[in-house]
Amino acid sequence: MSSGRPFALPFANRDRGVNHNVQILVGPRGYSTTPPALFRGDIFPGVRTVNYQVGGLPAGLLQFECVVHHDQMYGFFGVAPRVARTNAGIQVVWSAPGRTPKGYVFDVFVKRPGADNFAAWKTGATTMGETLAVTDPGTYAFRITIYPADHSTPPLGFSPISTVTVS
Ligand SMILES: [Cu+2]
Repeated sequence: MSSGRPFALPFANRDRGVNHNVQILVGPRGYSTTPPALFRGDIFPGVRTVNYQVGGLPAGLLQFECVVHHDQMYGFFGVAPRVARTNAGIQVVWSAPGRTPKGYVFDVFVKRPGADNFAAWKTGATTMGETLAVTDPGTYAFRITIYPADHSTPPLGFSPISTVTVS
């Protein structure tokens, strides 16, 4: 899944007479520190399937859960940054207009050709994307974390990696 791209989420509730939903959180749920929801699907009883329409998500590792049973029904999934070669370098996009929750920022990491590890490129970014000027040929890899600027909760983890090869 790529950042900023709306998608359809078919959700099959197979529990007759039991309410479930899917919502997507930007960070880890806590007892008193539940992070903002990026998407909140309607709660409905089974047996029924609903095709949720989810707006574009920011890049990172995100949490999904059923708000009714969030202690048992939850999991994690990654949203990769979008990357493209441009005349100016490599355009890396990690969010979209109105899709970054208030107070949240991004760290952007790049692994350059020949490097053994990722290194921080942007720290605490409030932008939706930026362009990395490149000179060396080879493959550039990018990954993202999203977290509250006040560091009240840590990032859940890294986004999936997106790569661009420069010739
Ligand atoms: Cu549920």
